[in-house]
This record gives sequence, C-alpha cells and structure tokens, in this order.
Amino acid sequence: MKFGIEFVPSDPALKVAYYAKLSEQQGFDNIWITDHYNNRDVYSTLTVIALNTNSIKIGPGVTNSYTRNPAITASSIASIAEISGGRAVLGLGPGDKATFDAMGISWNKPLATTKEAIHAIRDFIEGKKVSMDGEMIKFGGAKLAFNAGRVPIYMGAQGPKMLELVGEIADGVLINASHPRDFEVAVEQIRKGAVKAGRDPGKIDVAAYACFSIDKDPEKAVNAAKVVVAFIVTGSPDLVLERHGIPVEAKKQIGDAIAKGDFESLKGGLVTPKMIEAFAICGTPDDCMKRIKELEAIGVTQVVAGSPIGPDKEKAIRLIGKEIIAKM
Ligand code: F42
Repeated sequence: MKFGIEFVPSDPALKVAYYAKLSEQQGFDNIWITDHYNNRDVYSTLTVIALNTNSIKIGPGVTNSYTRNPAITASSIASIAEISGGRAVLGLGPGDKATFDAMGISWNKPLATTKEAIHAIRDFIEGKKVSMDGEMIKFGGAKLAFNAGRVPIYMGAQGPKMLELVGEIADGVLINASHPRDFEVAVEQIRKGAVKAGRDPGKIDVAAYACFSIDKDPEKAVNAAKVVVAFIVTGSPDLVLERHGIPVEAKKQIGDAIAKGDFESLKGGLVTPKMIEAFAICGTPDDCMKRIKELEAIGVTQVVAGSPIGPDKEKAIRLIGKEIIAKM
C-alpha cells in the first residue's frame, strides 16, 4: 500500500510546503495539490514544494483541460518534473462543474475531453509534434521545446465510463471514495476497461482519495470530518447514497443547512454515523488501519489522506506516519 496526502492551496505555498516536508519525513509516497481557480495556483505551489522536498512524488490532484489547454498543462507539469528531479505525477480530471459555472465555462463532453487531453499531453511530454483533430481538442502541429522525462498520468474519476477509460489509458486513478463497497464497483469497471484495451489492470495504481480524519480521540476525529462529509453527501449521485442505505432526502436537508451556513445543525445530527462510515476513513489509528486493510483486500493500492486529515493537521500527519505507515 502506498500513501498519499492531499493539500488544498487555500493556505499559502510556504505553509503547504511545510506540511509537504513533514509528510515526506513521515513516509508518505505522494503529495496531491487540488486545482480550483479561487485558491493559490497549483503549479506555483508545486514549485515551492519541489524546492523544499527531496524524494516524495508531487502533482496536481487534479487539474483539468477546460481551464488549462493541454499544451499548457504539458509544459507546466514537465517544468515541475525538471524542477523536482523527475518526481512529477499528473492528476487530470474533467474538473469541478460548480467552479466552471462561476467562470462561465460550459462543461461539454467531459469524458471525451479528458480522453483527448490525456492523449495529447502524453504526446507532448514524449516530445512529439502534436496534430490532433479530436471531437473536443484540436492541435495543428504543436510541440514542447524541452523534454523533462516521463510523467505518469492519473485520472480523477468516479463514474462508470470514466473508470472504464482509466483502465484503457491511465497509469492510475484518484477515486473520491472511502468505502469498500464503492471500490468493489470501481475496481471492476477499471478491470473491464483494461481488458478491453489489452492492458494489465494490476499495473494501474488505484487510489482512494478519501475524506480522512484521524485522532487518538475518536469523537474529535468524527467531529472534524462532519462538514466535509456533508459536502460529499450533497454531491453524491442518488445511486451512491442508496448503495450505503442513506435516504436520498438527506441531500436536500444538508444542502439547505450548508446554504444557510448552519454548520451547527450539520454537526448536531444532520450528518449521521452512517454517512461518516460511508464517506470517510475516520477515527483512531486502529479504526483507520482497519478500513485501509479492507480497501487493500479489494485492490486499492494507494490511500490518499484528504481533507480534513484530522482535527489537528500536523498531529494527524505524524500519527499516520507513526501508527499506520510504519506498521503496514
Ligand atoms: N476537480 C477539480 O476541479 N479540482 C480538483 O482539485 C479536483 C480533485 C479531485 C480529486 C479526486 C477526484 O476523484 C476528483 C477530483 N475533482 C477535482 C473532480 C474531477 O475533476 C471530476 O469532476 C470528477 O472526478 C468527475 O466525476 P465523474 O467520474 O463522475 O465524471 C463525470 C464527468 C461523469 O458524468 N461521468 C460519466 C461516467 O459514466 O463516468 C460519463 C458521462 C459521459 O459519458 N459523458 C459524455 C462525454 O463525452 O463526456 C457525453 C455524454 C453526452 O450525451 O453529451
């Protein structure tokens, strides 16, 4: 099992780099930085991280090809590969619809766009001259003027067609989920795509990009996870809620509380233990370890500790290092 950690650049780059260095010291394998226009820029943050770490792999988790042309993404990630001495990994997905609406970008054909972007970016990174007349992406003989070596490409994906595409073309996948039941479904879709493309599914790094909250006091861990879990519930398809026995009406109740900024109701009971169980890796180190072992048995090969990580981020990073990574 590999361990990754997600940081959101809502914090200044130097603060994120401090956590990144600590994560490297605690034995994590990957750092993933989220990409949304309203936060600090992902590649500036990755540059500062690259200069403050030595061995850990680093990359956007995830960027997209609507706000950044694939040629620009290829140039940016190849620059990070060069600056970091070959430690860059690219996470790419179709992006977040809510932020695109605010930016006036229409979310047309996310699957086709992601597929074509990955083909183009891979060709750019391999030093090829890219001519492409895709359904969504077009290039007329573009080429990078430098080469910084291989960069594995991971997809951010949850939907069945996206997961099948992972099996067909990606080196890895970042799946926003925490429960074994969701991974049983996901791993099967990835396998289907890999078989179709004649690839070995065992070579694809399957990452649980999970809401993670760890503390020696389980109640503190659960409380810290509640607001993140509330957002996950409102963004989950009905099918996923039903899979976990969560009433679909909860989505509206929680959505209303979020819209009113009523975080007390979320913490007071709207976010139920069942929701925490379904959408977070949460609790004491033993609780978290138990879930990680279950995920490993299903085929998850990387656990990414995503927000909130714990009620105290620094303490949580050290706890994961000492009580989980060191004991795997
Ligand atoms: N998004 C961000 O913007 N920033 C981030 O930092 C970020 C991090 C992140 C980390 C992990 C992760 O898993 C996702 C993350 N995301 C982030 C979200 C990510 O960018 C995507 O929004 C999300 O992963 C996509 O979810 P999804 O796999 O459910 O895919 C959507 C597009 C979907 O509807 N998929 C369907 C499916 O079955 O997989 C496919 C729909 C389809 O086939 N569409 C056709 C097409 O070509 O797109 C068109 C159909 C038609 O009729 O037009």
